[in-house]
Amino acid sequence: MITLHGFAASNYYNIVKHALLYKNIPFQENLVFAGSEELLTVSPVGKVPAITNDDGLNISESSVICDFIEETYTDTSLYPADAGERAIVRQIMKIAELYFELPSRRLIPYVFSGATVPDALKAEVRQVLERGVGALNSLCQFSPWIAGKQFTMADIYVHYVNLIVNTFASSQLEWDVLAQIPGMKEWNDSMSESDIAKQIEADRLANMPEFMQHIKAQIQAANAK
Ligand SMILES: N[C@@H](CCC(=O)N[C@@H](CS)C(=O)NCC(=O)O)C(=O)O
Repeated sequence: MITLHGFAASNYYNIVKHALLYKNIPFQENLVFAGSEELLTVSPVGKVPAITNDDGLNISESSVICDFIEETYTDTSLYPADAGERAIVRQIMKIAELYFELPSRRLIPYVFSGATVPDALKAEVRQVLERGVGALNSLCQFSPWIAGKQFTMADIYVHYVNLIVNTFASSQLEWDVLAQIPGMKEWNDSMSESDIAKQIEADRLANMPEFMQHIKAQIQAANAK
């Protein structure tokens, strides 16, 4: 059985968890926070998520894990059969990560520590997000799924990226990023309605207090240095 390492408050973790649940793949969860020695044994850069399969193979990086489970468990496909359509799905995922997720994440330390975000950083983050908005506007279809008729890994991926955009970027920049892409908000809301998304959201909220304790301890340890 696959072991999914990480914690339910992590959106990257939830991308993989959603894909595993959607494809009906049996798995167990191993609660481990970033920064632990245990995590380093399964994830070379010590980031969440990672998985371990029956053969003891450890894999990290959410998009690589997604590819691995797609190629290993072929019953329910989350990528189109056509290579060109598959590339569009992967482009949407990559652009969401590079131009939505990563710039938004730069604001997380400020939110967690309560520090003011410098204006220069806000401007930089906004600039990258604007490129993401332009790219996703031209690639996303929402007809009804993000890449067209088929529900794909991009639907799962972008849904969890959007949580970070909403929580950190839209709030800190006072700019409704998702509203810049017609159809994105409605699609995102409908994604939240699935039983899997609801279960993952419940698990995320349940894990939040422990995760925030962990973050608080990390901030205190850093301040004590
Ligand atoms: N590129 C990685 C990013 C994973 C990531 O940043 N995970 C966060 C948790 S949501 C983490 O482990 N952060 C700890 C750190 O940056 O040291 C992936 O796609 O899996």
